[in-house]
Amino acid sequence: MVQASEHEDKALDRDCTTLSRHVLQQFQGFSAQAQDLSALMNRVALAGKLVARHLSRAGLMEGVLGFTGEVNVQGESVKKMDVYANDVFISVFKQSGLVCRLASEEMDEPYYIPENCPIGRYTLLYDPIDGSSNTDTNLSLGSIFAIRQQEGDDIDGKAKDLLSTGDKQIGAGYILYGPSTMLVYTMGKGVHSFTLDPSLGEFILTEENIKIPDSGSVYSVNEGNFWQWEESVREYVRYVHRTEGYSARYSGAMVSDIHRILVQGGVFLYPGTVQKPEGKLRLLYESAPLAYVIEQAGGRATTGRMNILDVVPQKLHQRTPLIIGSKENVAKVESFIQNGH
Ligand code: P6P
Repeated sequence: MVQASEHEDKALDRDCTTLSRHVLQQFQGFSAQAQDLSALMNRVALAGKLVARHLSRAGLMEGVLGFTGEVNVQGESVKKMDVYANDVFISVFKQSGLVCRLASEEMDEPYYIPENCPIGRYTLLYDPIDGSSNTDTNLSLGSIFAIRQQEGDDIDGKAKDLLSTGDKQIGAGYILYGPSTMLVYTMGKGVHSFTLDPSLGEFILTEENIKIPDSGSVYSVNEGNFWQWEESVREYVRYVHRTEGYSARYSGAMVSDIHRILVQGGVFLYPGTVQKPEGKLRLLYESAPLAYVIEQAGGRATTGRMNILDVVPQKLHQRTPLIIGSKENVAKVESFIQNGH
């Protein structure tokens, strides 16, 4: 019998380590929950493939780029790509039998899939397109997702059980639409990255158990907001300006900036301002999922005064200040905010 070379064996095994197989391996078995979550992650991957395909052809098609003319619950002008991606997530989960509710940045209230509720009882919280200001300029974008298990019976249809701390997240992650399309996720057993192989139509395992460096040279913040920040945040930025070894990187898409920091180390900040102390970023489907990933990789995520994963939201679209990244860099920012220096 012809034996494949060890290299060929490894290459074949890697190509066969798809996302759904990897999720099952995370649970070391084939329990109902493991199979549900594996199937659920497969639907997230399908959503990512559909969004990536649409983005790759956006410049060639009518009606993909630009604004819809609507304003969403956040008070932000809605891009056509926001609507498309939001609808993609709904479509891939409608017939899945897995998810009862979908809560999105783009929808005032959660979307219920009644026929799934007694069965799936999972909820997907997501930001369908993160960084949509980059849509029309062919720059990197992301989708962010978190999986929670419905608690109680949600009789009033207000999904109040979602207003709980980030440790209730079963899984979380993001899809990065860059030169390649990557999916990064955690189920509480480390952080793992996958790269979409368009020739296979599969996300293939790229790196397991990713660890964020304890410190890094990158600081990522929109310094155009300098005039709006509280003095302690201004003092931190003045500190990095006068300290050798820091580099500023800010893309306008948090998923892209935070993925860089996951790989190279550093810190991303979107602080509150004097006028809006709660900041811009949403807790339940932006900051908490990313906090889960970064903390699973050995980093930190804080509001500046408390851990993101400990915050109890009062409403679905609650905003929060966010300081996230390598633990030493985050601690440095906290030292300015908490000690006023
Ligand atoms: P600003 C995109 O809308 C987003 O939520 C993040 O992805 C991004 O980092 C931030 O807002 C950009 O906001 O105010 O710097 O343009």
